[in-house]
Amino acid sequence: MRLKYITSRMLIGLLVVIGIWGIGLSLGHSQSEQYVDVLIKDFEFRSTQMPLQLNAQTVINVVNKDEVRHDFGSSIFYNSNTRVESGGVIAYGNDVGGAFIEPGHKATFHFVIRESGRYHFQCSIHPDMKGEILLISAGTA
Ligand SMILES: [Cu+2]
Repeated sequence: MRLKYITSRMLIGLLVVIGIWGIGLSLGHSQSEQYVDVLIKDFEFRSTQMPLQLNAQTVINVVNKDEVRHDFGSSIFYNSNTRVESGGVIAYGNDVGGAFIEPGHKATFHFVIRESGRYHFQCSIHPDMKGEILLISAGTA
């Protein structure tokens, strides 16, 4: 009986948390993150992205499905405090240029895009590997 009571209270608490989170999402996108997913396979970058906004928290996930080490480098990180997680190592900086990604591993970049435009990314190990990220929406975040 007592256990049941606690459980239902916890459930209500969870629903309240989800409700507040939902209100936060609908009120302002600045609270949520925008994503770019990059898959590296057969020495190619394959990226999928949502329309990106300026000055919003942005996450780039890069997964290396190849059997060799690759690099994801871009000027998109310049002038933004960037947090990089790769191979269990976390680094911070304003001058992050990218990260190396071991076979089967992934790297995650957390940052804010400060200027609109077309941003290229590339692998410094294999200069033929290139891709680009587009800032489709320049709406206020
Ligand atoms: Cu490469």
